[in-house]
Amino acid sequence: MDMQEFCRKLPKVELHAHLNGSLSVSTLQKLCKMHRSGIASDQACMDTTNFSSLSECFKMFDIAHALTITPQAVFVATCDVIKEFHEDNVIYLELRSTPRAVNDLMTKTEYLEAIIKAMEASKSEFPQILVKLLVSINRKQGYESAEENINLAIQFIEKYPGYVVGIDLSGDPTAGDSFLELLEKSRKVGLSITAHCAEVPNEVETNDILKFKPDRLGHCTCIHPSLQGSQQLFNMLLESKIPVELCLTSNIKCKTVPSYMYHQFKYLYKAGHPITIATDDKGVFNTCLSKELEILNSVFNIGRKQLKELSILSVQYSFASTEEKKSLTAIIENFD
Ligand code: 6MZ
Repeated sequence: MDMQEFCRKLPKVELHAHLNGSLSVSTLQKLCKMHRSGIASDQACMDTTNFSSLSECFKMFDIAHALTITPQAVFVATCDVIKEFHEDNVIYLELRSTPRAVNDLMTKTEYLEAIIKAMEASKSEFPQILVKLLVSINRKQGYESAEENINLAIQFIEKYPGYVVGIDLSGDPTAGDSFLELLEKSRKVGLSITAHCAEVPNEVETNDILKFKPDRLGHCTCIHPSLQGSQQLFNMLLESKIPVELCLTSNIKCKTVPSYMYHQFKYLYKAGHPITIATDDKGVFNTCLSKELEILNSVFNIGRKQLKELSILSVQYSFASTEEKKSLTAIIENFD
C-alpha cells in the first residue's frame, strides 16, 4: 500500500469542518438546479486555488450561503457532506454550522432541524460514520445573534440528545467579538466549546481565549515561538494543554502561513502539544482529510505509525461520549 492509499484507507477523525465551506462543486451545482437561483452553476465552479487574503476567502462562503436558503437545500447539502467524508474513510465527523434565517424561507430552528434530519438519514445510509453537530457563533454577527444561537443549541441538546454536542466560535477573525460570557453560559449547561484563536495576530483576544480555556482551539496560527512577541502566548498555550485543530491547506490558501514548512504544526508537534488535523472548508480549499494527512507526511515526514496515532488521539479530543470513543479507538487500532 503506498502512502496515498494508506492515508485514504486509514479510519480518520475530522473535528474542524464548517458545513457551508465543505460543499463540493457537485453539491453546489445540484443546489443551483434545485433553486433555479440567481447563481449560475458555472459560478459554483469558481477557482478556489488562489486567494489573495483571508478576507477574499470569506467571500467564497457567500456562494454556498446563497444556495442553502431552504431547509430542503440544507438537508441535501448536509447529506452530501456526510457522504463525502464517509467516502474518504472518516469514521467520526464533527460538523459545525452557523444557524441562519432566510426571510420567509427558513428560520434558524428550521435550519438546525434540517441538519439533524440529514444526520438521522445518514445514520441508516452510512452507519460507518458517526456525526455530531457543533452550533457556530459568527463573531461578526453581533451579541444578539450569538445569544440566539446558544439558546438554540441549549434547546437542541434537550430535544435531540446525542446530536448537538458543542459550540464553535468562528467567523472572520479580523472583525467582531469573541463573546466569552456567552460561551461561559453554554459551558454551564454541558456544551463543549471550541474557539477559533489567533487566526490573525490579536494578542489581547488570544490571551483572553487562552485564559477562558475552551475544550479545543482552532488554528492558533499566530502563536508560535519564532513569531515575534508570541513566545509568552506560546508558553501559555503549551501549559494549557488544550488540543489545537490544525488546518494546513486552509492556512496556506488564506495566506496566513507562508508555506507548509512554516506551519505551526511544526512547533506544536515538536513540543508534544495535543493536535488534530482537519480540513476546515474542504469545498472552498479543494481538499479532503486524507489529502491533508498526505501533505503532513510529505512535508514533515512523520510516517504511518504517527499518522495512525494522530487519528487515535483525535478521538480523545473529540466531543463524543466515552462509549463512542472506545469503539472508534478500536476501529482505528485494528487498521493496518
Ligand atoms: C473562521 C470560518 C473559517 O457556518 O455557514 N468559517 N471562520 N475562520 C475560517 N477560516 C478559513 N472558515 C469558515 O459555514 C461557513 C462559515 O464558517 C465560518 C464562517 O463564519 C463562514 O461564514 P457555516 O456552515
